Amino acid sequence: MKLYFSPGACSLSPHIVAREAGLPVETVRVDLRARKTANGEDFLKINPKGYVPALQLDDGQVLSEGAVIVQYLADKKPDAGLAPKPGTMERYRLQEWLNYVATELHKGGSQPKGAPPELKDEIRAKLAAKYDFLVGQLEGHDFLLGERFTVADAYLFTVLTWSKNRGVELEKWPALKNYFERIAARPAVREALQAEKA
Ligand SMILES: N[C@@H](CCC(=O)N[C@@H](CS)C(=O)NCC(=O)O)C(=O)O
Repeated sequence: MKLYFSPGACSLSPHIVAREAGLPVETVRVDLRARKTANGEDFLKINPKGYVPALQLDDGQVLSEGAVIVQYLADKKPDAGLAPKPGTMERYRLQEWLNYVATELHKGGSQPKGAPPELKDEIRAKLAAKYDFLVGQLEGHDFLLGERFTVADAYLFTVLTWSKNRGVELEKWPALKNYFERIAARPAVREALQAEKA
């Protein structure tokens, strides 16, 4: 399988998951502005949506949408315990979190370039309220679904790496900062971050 990624983008989430699962996934860097891969391929021919992440399967099919890719990868290695079994209530809880991270935090927290300062302030204030909510949700356990790291944590961690740029410093939310640091210390996460820098 090939994972198309851009350093520091939301593709870090499936990158972490692939490493957590120990799956043999080749990573291919994409220049998002030029829409070209590091091998000079036209990225739009691989993912016509033009964004990362995209996962090319061994049969040539391409799967997009980060929240779906991470579940696909987790289901390839069920023993790694990165997602509850499909069809269980716990799996719906995982999907509930993935959807929340994708819509409310990833997209909902992004400040459009060139937007008026009042709009940026409003987006930042809403994001801060969502960080308050997350702190409440994480109370009493280490990860979103309890004591076990799942693909939802890989996605939330990825979105939290953008906090400083978004003007919501994690220092203001010590419990969220602890959660972030707990995940940052995982070997697979460190490896993924290191590999994206190279
Ligand atoms: N709906 C997609 C959104 C992916 C996305 O926003 N990717 C960003 C990086 S975090 C991107 O590639 N942006 C470049 C572009 O849209 O031109 C998903 O959830 O995977």
